[in-house]
Amino acid sequence: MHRNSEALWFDCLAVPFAVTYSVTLYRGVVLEPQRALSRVLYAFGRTVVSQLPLNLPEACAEHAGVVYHRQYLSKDAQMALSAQVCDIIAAAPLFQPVMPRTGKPFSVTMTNCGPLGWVSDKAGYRYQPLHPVTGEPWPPFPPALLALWRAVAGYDGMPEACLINIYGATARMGSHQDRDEADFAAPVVSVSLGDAATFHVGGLKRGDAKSRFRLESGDVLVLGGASRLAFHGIDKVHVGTSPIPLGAALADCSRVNLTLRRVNRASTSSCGVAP
Ligand code: MD3
Ligand code: FE
Repeated sequence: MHRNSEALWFDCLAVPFAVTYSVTLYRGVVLEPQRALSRVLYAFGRTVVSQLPLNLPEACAEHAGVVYHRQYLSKDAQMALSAQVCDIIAAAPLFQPVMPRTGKPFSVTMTNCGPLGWVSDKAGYRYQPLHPVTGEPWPPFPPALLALWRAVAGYDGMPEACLINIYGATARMGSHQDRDEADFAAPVVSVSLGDAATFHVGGLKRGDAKSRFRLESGDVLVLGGASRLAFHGIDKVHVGTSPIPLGAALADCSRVNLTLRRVNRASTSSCGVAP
């Protein structure tokens, strides 16, 4: 991902005048200077690549770290995607996930598209091919999401699931790791729509220090390599900050986050990190 990255990302940029730089920091670099650098680059609206300290094969360096594509999607692209989310909700209604064992409801509602969808109920977290309420297959990926994955994931295989989280004014997401996938060599690609949110990402242990960023509508985040298993969450949404209307099916909602995921190991994995 670090090779020829400026040319590639310039071609993909939705905002033609934005200057995007990638800075790849290899393992062995201590965390604090990375944080400081991340903040400086963030302030200048550039793409940030940072890496948390985890031993990975050198082959993984090309998709290591957090890549933050600030304002990747144009306003038109954001509105087109939110209309597609409304179509997905019409076919695969929002459901309320609950915590395993305790049954405590999440404050976000969810749906999915793609061959697999993430669900959580009293029995646990898992990916499944059918909607938990309707029993129907999840709707297919909108082609624009597949194109986004190809452009930013730095991974040969296709995504298999897209989890769509819907936030109301008071919804949040506690710190957690995404580890229900068999293939951690693939990144998670996140797209935000609607109101801005304060997002945190920490280290591989729950108590590790956290960096906080404001995720805005149109921002794309690629969580690859060492950051793939970092603790992260959403502290709060900033109601009334959306630059776009979200569409009729989402009129009462504040923020939408889509995460594209590879679930099963791809036979052609370019990295092959053991989970
Ligand atoms: C950092 N979603 O669905 S997206 C989730 O905005 C989730 O709804 C949040 O966390 C949201 O699991 C945050 C950004 C994100 C996604 C996956 C990550 C950050 C990540 C995986 C590892 C590290
Ligand atoms: Fe997550």
